[in-house]
Amino acid sequence: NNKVGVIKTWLRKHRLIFTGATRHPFTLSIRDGTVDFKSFKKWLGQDYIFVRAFVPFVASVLVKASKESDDTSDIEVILSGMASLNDEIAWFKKEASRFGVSLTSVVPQKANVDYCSFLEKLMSLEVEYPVAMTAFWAIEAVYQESFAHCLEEGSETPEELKETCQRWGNEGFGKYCQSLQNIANRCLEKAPDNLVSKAEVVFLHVLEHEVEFWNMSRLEA
Ligand code: HMH
Repeated sequence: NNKVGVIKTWLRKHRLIFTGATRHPFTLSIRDGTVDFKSFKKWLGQDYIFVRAFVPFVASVLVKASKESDDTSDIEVILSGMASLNDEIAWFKKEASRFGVSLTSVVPQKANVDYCSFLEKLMSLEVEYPVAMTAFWAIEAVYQESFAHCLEEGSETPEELKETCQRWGNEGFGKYCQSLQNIANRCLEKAPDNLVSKAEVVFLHVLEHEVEFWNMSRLEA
């Protein structure tokens, strides 16, 4: 059990909820080509707000790594994540104008506000590096798994949405998520049991927030 790593163990233990987040009806509708573009636009506007809130969270993980990590390469991985968030924000602006979404007038929905305040709590100096790192990995991994699935053989993702799926579903992003997982695993292996339990709870909360986030794309919501 310990040999495969803490995260692999959790993924087995919590497979159903992980699948709920990474095979959500919204992303499955992208994959099978039945997606309503209004839903997509709603997601796009909300995700822009989320990503803006995600930047300071990732910065907080960077600060924790610089103080608590025993491996200097962690900083480089986290920094590369921050750099891709810079590209991501530019991409959201470009994509929003392409789809006629006004980013300045997006009103954050409850699920988004809740998710952002969860991030806010994780930014606290009292939250330990292994716990914050676990959340960081899980947040990125859900998008990677969800969008990579939309690009797999047999998917019928509409041409207009392929760029979105590529953004998180590309191989480079997959490797980056694997690096985050490796870092989280290494930290968790050295962490006391109570921290591992805390990180597991945070992992499950991320999955719940991700499901609620996808649910927002429902038009009646
Ligand atoms: C809600 N989760 C959400 N948005 C994102 N952009 C990511 C994860 C990945 O960065």
